[in-house]
Amino acid sequence: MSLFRHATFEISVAQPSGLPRPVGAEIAFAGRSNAGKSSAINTLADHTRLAYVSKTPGRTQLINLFRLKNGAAMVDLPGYGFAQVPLAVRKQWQGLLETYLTQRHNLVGLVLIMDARRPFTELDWKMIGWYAPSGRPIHCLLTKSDKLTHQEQIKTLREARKALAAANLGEQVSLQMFSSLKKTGIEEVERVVGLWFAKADADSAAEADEATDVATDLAAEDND
Ligand SMILES: Nc1nc2c(ncn2[C@@H]2O[C@H](COP(=O)(O)OP(=O)(O)OP(=O)(O)O)[C@@H](O)[C@H]2O)c(=O)[nH]1
Ligand SMILES: [Mg+2]
Repeated sequence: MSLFRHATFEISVAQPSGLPRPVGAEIAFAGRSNAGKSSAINTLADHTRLAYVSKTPGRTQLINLFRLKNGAAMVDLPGYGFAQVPLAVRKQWQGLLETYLTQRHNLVGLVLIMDARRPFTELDWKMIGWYAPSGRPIHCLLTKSDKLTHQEQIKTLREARKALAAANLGEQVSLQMFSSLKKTGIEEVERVVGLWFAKADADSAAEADEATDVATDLAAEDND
């Protein structure tokens, strides 16, 4: 079954502290303002107006959480780097993103959305720098790929892979082309994120087993 189809809107919050309790796996969508985050969420969910899409950059100013059928959450983060927003506000948003990316412990992976025509800007590297120390995976969607020729796509992917390898992130950060307009790349996102969820499930099952083992050991000690 499709992972993202039938996702439902749950809540909008101004601060990460307003998010629901961190139960279950969560994946986040981050990217520059106007990169196409909300469009990608709508495309994945096969729903035209789940997340709000706009021609005006800086539209998503709140953190929006969507619930997936499997109980996991998908989080649309405010876009960064919008020049028209006063510097103080931009700094505040960056602070919010840093807090969320470094402290949300149920975040099993980050989906980084970048315009395929200008990926890996300084701020994109900043997001990677905040999240990568968690050791968890980052998957980059180079979206609006419909604006590039096939040759340009190949060249962009090759250069991006080289840059990631040079930053020692070749293993942790994966990438693909995506287009919300043409609805291409959906299966690949499903495959990657599906693996993240499967790993999160396996990890929490192992943790539960460990907790049971500890409880059994303690009970045995009590009986001694
Ligand atoms: N050609 C093309 N345009 C796209 C694609 N994805 C998004 N767009 C357009 O890009 C603009 C911004 O899209 P959004 O999805 O609102 O971008 P966002 O990253 O959520 O923006 P903020 O909420 O402002 O941070 C809109 O005009 C979309 O129609 C795509 O795959 N191809
Ligand atoms: Mg948006």
